[in-house]
Amino acid sequence: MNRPLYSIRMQASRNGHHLSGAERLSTAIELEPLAADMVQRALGHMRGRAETIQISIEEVAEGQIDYVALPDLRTYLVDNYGQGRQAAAGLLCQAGVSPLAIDTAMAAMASGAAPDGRSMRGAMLIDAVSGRRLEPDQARGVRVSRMDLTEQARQELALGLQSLGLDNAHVREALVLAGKVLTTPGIVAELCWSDDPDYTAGYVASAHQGYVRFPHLKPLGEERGGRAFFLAAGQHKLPELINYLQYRPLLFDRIGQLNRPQPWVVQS
Ligand code: WAQ
Ligand code: MG
Repeated sequence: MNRPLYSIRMQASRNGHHLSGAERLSTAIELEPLAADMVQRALGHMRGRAETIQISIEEVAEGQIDYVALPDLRTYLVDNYGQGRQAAAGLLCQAGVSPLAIDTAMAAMASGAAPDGRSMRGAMLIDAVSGRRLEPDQARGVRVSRMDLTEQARQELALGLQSLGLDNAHVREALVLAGKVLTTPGIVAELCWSDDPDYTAGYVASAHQGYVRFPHLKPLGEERGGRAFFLAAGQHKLPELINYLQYRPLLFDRIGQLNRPQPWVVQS
């Protein structure tokens, strides 16, 4: 990619509540069209038209950028969100997250993880064993940014996802976000489902399992969604961890395996 690179971030809100956000890394020449796309997205959001749109652009210091590969993607077909959540819990458990921590995350996401019962702007940080919530601000959470695909990886990903019928912005952006989360020292797994009422899919990500999606992790029409990052138990280096998630620039220059959907086999 040409230098220098810029971080471009969008945050849209209505009545003081978060509506949507986006974060990309881009060359100077791409900034304008990207900003235009972000404005359009903020104005056209299905949960309401934005009243406030903030776009910030910051140069990323050269030499700081790490190049890594995206995680493998897998889809398990489940019949409904109850089965999806049970399957997701099983995978999180295998990744070393305790039942208590899984319950905390799922209960918070299902009832609106922010103090006002809405979705948070960013992610919860949850101790993988005690289930304690550790993010300093429970309305804002931690917002991951400064990650993107190289041009070539973007094309490869689009082609690969098209052949699976999965080439949409939710999947592309979530895969990139989860990819950065999985490189973060001290994070063992992530759980996510969307806050868009028409998008019921979600995923579990961990180093071993990669990005594992389920078509149903919440009921259709549900506006509450969220993200939980599970932190290895014990000594949390919170300032370093949050700093990494927000500021460390990361480019994905290789895609992972993109697997065909397969039925979830209920484990006895
Ligand atoms: N950093 C941290 N948390 C975020 C970020 C971010 N950059 N962006 C969103 N969140 C949190 C926030 O709490 C949102 O309410 C929640 O995640 C959901 O965000 O494979 O669309 O953008 O089919 O609605 C996952 C499945 C879709 C994709 C996720 O998330 C697939 C999605 P949304
Ligand atoms: Mg959303």
